[in-house]
Amino acid sequence: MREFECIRIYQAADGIGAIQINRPDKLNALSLQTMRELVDAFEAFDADESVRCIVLHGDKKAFAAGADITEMSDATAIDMLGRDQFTRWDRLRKIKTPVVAAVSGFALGGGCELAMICDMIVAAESARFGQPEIKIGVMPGAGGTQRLTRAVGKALAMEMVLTGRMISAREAHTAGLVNRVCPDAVYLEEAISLARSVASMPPLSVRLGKEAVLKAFDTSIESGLEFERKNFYLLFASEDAREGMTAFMEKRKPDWSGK
Ligand code: CO8
Repeated sequence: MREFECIRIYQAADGIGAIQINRPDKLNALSLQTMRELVDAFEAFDADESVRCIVLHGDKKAFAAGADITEMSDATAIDMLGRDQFTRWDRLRKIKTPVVAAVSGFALGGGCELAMICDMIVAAESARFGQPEIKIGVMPGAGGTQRLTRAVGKALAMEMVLTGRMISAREAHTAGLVNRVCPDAVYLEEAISLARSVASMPPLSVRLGKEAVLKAFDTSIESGLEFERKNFYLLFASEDAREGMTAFMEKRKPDWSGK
């Protein structure tokens, strides 16, 4: 895989691709180049069959403190429209490999939105989530009003979007935004361990399961159930469904082929 400037990629464990946002001096602010590199890295991991789960993280102080304000401070609406950064950014929604965000420190604005695009979030106790765009005269633009509302409900989302208040990892956990909170010293290991349990499952079930859960966000219950059922039936065509059920009956560990 190619070299990047604003991010770092590595293999965190067998089958686990890791991406680190790497602009520590700027609290990992998402410059246009960082966003481009993130999309490229996610797509490259997604195309690699040996990668069964992806972990995205920043550093101790920040997951990402939002879009890079210095690149937006002089921009006109027409400049923003011309940049068309969201067409590219939206490709993150199409990543089929599950993604775990490991969040320590600030996850603000576009950083919080990026964590919410991921499928699960493991938070360090120091994590702070927020949509502070209102404080700089704008509002969330990369899904904050939609994903946050679906995750934490209207009352808290409205407060966060309209006042810019940050919430702690504990509050985020109580509100349903994050999967688990753990001590700062182990948040990354914990995220990798969650990624490993996903990676140890049959790949086709993981892929179709992720697809079906995401479907719940943009469909009626009726069509969502139909979609789920079709994916369920489809898995009966897989070798892994035979293997899983046979292994259960033979009281042994299944050996997944991914077929
Ligand atoms: N953009 C650019 N630089 C930043 C950003 C940012 N978002 N956040 C921090 N930095 C820089 C600071 O300017 C500073 O740089 P320097 O040392 O050169 O002066 C360095 O990072 C360290 O920051 P601070 O000194 O401010 O650190 P503090 O610990 O004092 O404060 C805060 C930490 C509270 C997080 C503070 O930095 C802050 O408020 N940052 C801005 C947070 C924010 O408003 N984020 C929202 C940005 S708008 C947005 O995200 C819109 C999303 C649109 C979609 C994008 C698609 C992904």
